[in-house]
Amino acid sequence: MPQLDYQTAGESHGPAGIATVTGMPAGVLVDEDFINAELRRRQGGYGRGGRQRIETDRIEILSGVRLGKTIGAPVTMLVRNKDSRLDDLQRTPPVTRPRPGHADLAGSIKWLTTDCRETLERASARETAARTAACALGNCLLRELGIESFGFTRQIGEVATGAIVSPENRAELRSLRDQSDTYCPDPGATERQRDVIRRAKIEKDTAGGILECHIFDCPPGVGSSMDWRTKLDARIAYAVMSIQAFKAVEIGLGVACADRPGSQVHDPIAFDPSQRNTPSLGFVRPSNNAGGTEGGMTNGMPIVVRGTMKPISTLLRGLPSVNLESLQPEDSQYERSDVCAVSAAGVVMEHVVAFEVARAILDKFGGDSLTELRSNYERYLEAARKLAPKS
Ligand code: EPS
Repeated sequence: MPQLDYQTAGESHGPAGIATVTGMPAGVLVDEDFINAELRRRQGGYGRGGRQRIETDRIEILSGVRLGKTIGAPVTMLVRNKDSRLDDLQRTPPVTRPRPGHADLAGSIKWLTTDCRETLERASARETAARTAACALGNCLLRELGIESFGFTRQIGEVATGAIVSPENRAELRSLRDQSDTYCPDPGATERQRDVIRRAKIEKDTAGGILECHIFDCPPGVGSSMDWRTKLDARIAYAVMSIQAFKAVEIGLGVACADRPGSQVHDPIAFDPSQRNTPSLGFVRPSNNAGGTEGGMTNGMPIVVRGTMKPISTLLRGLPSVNLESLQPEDSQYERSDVCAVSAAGVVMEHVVAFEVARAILDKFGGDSLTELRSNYERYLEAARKLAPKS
């Protein structure tokens, strides 16, 4: 059975984005309403540009699904672009003044051209529509096992929420997040984040931020310390860093680990027999600085990931650049863009992280069908519970 994996294809102004997910076992409910709702959420967030008024992203399933469930064959999904004009030279003219921070300059040199158009079409975050669809399908697998993801905006510009996320308050925070147009579970911070974006817009500038994702109810031992490629934290970091405009990834306490002695970083271990039937199997921790992973494996605590997105590199006011045809200094070219896409990136990140967990779950438990996967999963939990003393 091939490893769970996905690929995406499609240019920003091409006809469609295509997502192909391979290695999904048969029998997984493909919750189209859930996937489409997440695609809608990805289109939203305060600070998005005109493109989102044109598009209505939704999946069309082309293969691998029968009667609403996977059949074990590759699942192909298509997200159509209404704004499709790749071959229209009037509406997608050459771009010869690269935007600092974008793929424009490196790509035009790489593909040996002075026109950055094809690079920007390839590199565009429009690809994240298809990627969200692919990864939300991976999330459907997690949902079958009772594993839940929760992603939100931690910070936009300098405005961060101090919200503390826990298994107990996740439903309340999810509802607060869904009422916020910056996807931040904190009404006060939402208002100030809107101000940051409003100010950036007035100044013809852009805003970045920090996204956070928690994965709840994943059992211990998922991922592996045996090979660097199978370490779950490393896989998650790779996947998150690959999202357009991301510049940093942290797990748990992340970079703040450096400021503290070991005694204030490592999460003490205790055993509580009453928690034996929870994902922690009873091994409870008063803190979760490790962000749910130790040695590249889950430890039963929620997985906590943060990603930093830089401000979008397309500025209405331009930035100092060079015209690739004349090699003379000129400001970068403006292409229709977003002032801030941090909130949307949080949706992408949530599902990208969930997909990596789903992949690691399938690596460990395998199975051609959900029934087989479930039975392997439950047998493991049963054996692991036997390690703890009987209460
Ligand atoms: C993007 C530029 C903008 C964004 C786009 C990413 O596209 P356009 O130039 O078509 O307005 O809106 O993101 C999306 C289209 C999307 O669906 O997220 C870029 O340069 O990366």
